[in-house]
Amino acid sequence: MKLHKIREEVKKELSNDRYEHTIRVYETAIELATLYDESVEKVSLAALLHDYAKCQTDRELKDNIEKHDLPRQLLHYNKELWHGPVAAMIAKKTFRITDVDTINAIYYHTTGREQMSNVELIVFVSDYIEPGRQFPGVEEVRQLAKVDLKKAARKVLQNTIIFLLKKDATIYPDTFLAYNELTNNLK
Ligand code: DGI
Ligand code: FE
Ligand code: FE
Ligand code: FE
Repeated sequence: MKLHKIREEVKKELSNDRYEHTIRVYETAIELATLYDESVEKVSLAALLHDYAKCQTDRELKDNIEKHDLPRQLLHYNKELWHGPVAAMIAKKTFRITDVDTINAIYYHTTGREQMSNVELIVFVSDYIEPGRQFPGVEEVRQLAKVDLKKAARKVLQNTIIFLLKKDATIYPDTFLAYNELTNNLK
C-alpha cells in the first residue's frame, strides 16, 4: 500500500487529535532519520501506524491480544501498553508490512526494549518529543535527540519510569531492561 493511502486509512481510524499527533510524530521521525542517515521509508511507515490501535476500546484490544497470540503478560500491565503490539499485528496482517525493523518500531513504541535499532529509537523518541508534547523535561530530550539518540531514549525511559513510580503504577519489564541497557551504555 502506498504511503498516502496508509495515511488516509490512519485518518479514518483515529480521532482528530490522535491523527494530528501521528502526523507530528511522522514529521519528527523523518527529521531524525535524515539527521542520523536512517531509512526515511521505515520510520515513515512505523510513525504513521504506531498509534493505529489507540482508539480501540479496552475490550477490542484485549480480544486482539488473545486472538492473535500476543503476549498474555501484557494483560497484567497497564492498558496503555496494549495498543503498540496490536498496531504491529495490524501493520503485518492488514497493511502487509514485512520489514521487521518497521514492525518492531511500532510494537515497542510505548515500552521500549533492549537492543533497539536506530529505527526503533527514532520512533520511540519522536513519539515523546513531537512539537505538541509538553511533558516536564521534554525540552531536554529535544536537545539530546539532536546529538545522541540513545541518550535521548534513555532520558525518555527515565522520565517515564519516574512518572509511573510517582503515580504508583507498575512498570513493564521491557521498560526497565531498556533503561538499564542504555544506562550501562554511558559507562
Ligand atoms: O500513545 P501515546 O500517547 O502517543 O504514547 P505512548 O504509547 O508512548 O504511551 C502511553 C502511556 O503509557 C505513557 O504516558 C506512559 C504509559 N505507560 C504505562 N505503563 C507503562 C508506560 N510506559 C512505559 N514505557 N512503560 C510502562 O510500563
Ligand atoms: Fe502510543
Ligand atoms: Fe512513547
Ligand atoms: Fe504516539
